[in-house]
Amino acid sequence: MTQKRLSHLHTQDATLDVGKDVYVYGPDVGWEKASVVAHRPDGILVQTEQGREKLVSPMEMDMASNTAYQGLKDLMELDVLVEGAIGESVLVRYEADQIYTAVGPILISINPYKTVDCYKQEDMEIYAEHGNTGIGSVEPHIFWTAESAYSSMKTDRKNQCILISGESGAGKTEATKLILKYLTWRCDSSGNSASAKPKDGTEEIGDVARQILDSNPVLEAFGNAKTVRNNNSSRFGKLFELQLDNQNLIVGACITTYLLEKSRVVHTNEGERNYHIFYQMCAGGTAEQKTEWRVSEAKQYHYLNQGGNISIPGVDDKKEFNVVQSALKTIGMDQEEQRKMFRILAAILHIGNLKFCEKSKTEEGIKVENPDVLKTVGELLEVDITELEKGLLMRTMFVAGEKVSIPFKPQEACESRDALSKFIYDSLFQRLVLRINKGMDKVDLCNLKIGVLDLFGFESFKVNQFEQLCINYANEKLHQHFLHHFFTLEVAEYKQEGVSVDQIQFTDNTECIKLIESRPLGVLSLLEEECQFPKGTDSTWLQKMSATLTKHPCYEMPRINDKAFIVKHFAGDVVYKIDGFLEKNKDVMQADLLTVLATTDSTLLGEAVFSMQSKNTGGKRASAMQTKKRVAGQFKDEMQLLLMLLEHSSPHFVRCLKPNEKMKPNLFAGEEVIRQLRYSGLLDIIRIRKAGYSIRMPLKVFVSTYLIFAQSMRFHKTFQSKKPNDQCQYLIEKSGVKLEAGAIVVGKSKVFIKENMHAGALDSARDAILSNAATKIQ
Ligand code: AD9
Ligand code: MG
Repeated sequence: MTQKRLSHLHTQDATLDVGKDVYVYGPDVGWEKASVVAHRPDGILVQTEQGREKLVSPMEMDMASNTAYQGLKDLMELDVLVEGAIGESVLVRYEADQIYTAVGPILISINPYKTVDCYKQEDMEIYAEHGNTGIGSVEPHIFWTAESAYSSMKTDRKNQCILISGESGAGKTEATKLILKYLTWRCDSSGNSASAKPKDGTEEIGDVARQILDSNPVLEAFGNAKTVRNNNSSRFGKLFELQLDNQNLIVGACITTYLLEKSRVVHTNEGERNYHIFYQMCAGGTAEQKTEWRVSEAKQYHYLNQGGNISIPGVDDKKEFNVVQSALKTIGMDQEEQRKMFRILAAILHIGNLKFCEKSKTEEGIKVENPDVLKTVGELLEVDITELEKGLLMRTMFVAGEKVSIPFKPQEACESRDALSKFIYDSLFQRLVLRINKGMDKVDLCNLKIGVLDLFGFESFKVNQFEQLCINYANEKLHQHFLHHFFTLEVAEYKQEGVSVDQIQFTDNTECIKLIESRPLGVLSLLEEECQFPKGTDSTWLQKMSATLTKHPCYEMPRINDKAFIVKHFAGDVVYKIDGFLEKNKDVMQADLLTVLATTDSTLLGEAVFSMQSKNTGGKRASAMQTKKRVAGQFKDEMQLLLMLLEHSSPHFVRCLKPNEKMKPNLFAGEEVIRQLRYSGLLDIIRIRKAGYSIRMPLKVFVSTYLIFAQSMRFHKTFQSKKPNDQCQYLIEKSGVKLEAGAIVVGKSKVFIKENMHAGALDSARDAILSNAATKIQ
């Protein structure tokens, strides 16, 4: 995957004069500090801090910062805002166990992979008291972001949303939990709490807070799994909305989930696990429970043992199962309801062990190789076993109005079996979320909301598929929201300073979003169309895209592989392999099996299946044969809704970074961090700055820095009596530097300077005067 740097230098830039300090970038180190030794026709010769000489292209360099080594709390205060300076600052702080850094209003969080002692009651108290006074008086912290959201809500009376992003394992879910910990405490015990408690005597707040916090272990058990990147990876996106009343106390909450990774229920890669709950049941179920489920050890189940490892170092599944059962109780699920749910989960494990084979050489059709397992499945699902068997072995079709049964091949039966498991699990998960919400959603009592969004980060693997396209599309939408928010803030600052904004040209990622979601000629619409054609395949879809989208600036065909296409995302180019796109988007479940499920005697399963069908068919009562809205279309609608919600709230951004791929403490891989900085969009903020005025100096600082241009005038009364902005204007004129129109603008409180080159030019002019004076003295 290719990633572009957002800034670079040109040979003629004054910042590259011999002796100047620079950052040089490279694939092995991320960034390195160096100083310019000489200009050569084929590049710039530099000497790194380690004493090595390197020949580098100006494209791979940036002017070095003189303040990054201090590990500033707010990177907007850096003298130069470039990748190297951000990396250096974050490293300095990381080494001192300061995992949080601010970039203006944005919070960067680096996963420490160890316990950091900063989340105690006293810490929360500090942020509640001083957190809304800006970063000046406190250290950047996740509680600081939470407090900013809370205090903005109080003062602006507007909904707030904290958007947490970062790649897998970067710390999004931990950050979400810390924010919820802070806000449930803050809104329960805020200054006005005593008088503001509900007058009707319902001391619900404590209960609601407990429900909110306990919904987490439940959601994690059902929606998280061990992957190669994270032992507790969330395999779904979630928006957690806290509901507050007009006295700013929490009255309830509501969770929305996005795109659960269903394929994990039936298939896990090497070194990974299925969803935690299955292993917890196997390890922690009592003898009585396990007899009812007919479940033994996890390694007996095909769905659980494919990854090779059934345990996670440092995690006690047995203990976790107790935590989950007690959390289920808190969210309002009694023993009986839990029992019903576990039976269905156990059924999934048995479904995974079903095997199929040809009946015999002479007889057509297939049979279930292990009928005892089939019997168990039927009993646990509370469905008719003969009907279930029929549904698993053959499909019913209508040919010329006649109903005919066509037997599956063993492979087809396995696929249909897996589709059944995925459907049941997804239905249960959705029902669980509804169940959690049923207990705590108090939208009627709610005045304002604070949302916390923990969504999957941008993904680019060796092989990228349908899921990655959906995830990356979601990230494009959020990125656009992020850019527009900061561009608007930027323009507001120029206006406030009386600076014209005509010259700022800003390009965002609209083109890429259009490529994916345009109708009728966009990647997703064409996919939808192809799914409707009976003869549509992944290849015919690709042919249509190639015919209509090749001229699109964000679409490309790879040179070698003809079964793939490339999307130029904001974070880099991603190659998508087309195999399986149509099937995953259609997500078909055999109608026959759906009919069997619909006849279950298990109220819980029946409810889960029904609510799933209603969701997919827009609330209409669904028959088993009814076609549902396809996955991508549904996801697109969900994203649209999410964006609408975000547009009506004030955003707060948290960017989580991973210091290394090994999940180790005290290990900072510079290259990894630089790569994530490029994904994170932080550099796009810099790009917005660079499109306008990248350097801003308070008037007084400008005057003291370039006072030398006033020469003898500086002690003169007329200079001293000028207003600071007139002094700046005077110094710029006297510098003798030739500047293009609008290159430097003096605003009300700051001087705005375009591009580093001009600051370099002013510095060079100043240095020339100083060295002249020195020569004269000698
Ligand atoms: V994924 O996209 O869901 O795969 P996340 O959510 O970004 O991912 P998560 O929050 O699960 O990552 O963090 C991964 C692990 O890092 C945690 O299980 C902790 O072991 C560790 N972690 C993350 N944040 C912190 C922290 N603030 N302090 C200590 C942390 N450890
Ligand atoms: Mg997570």
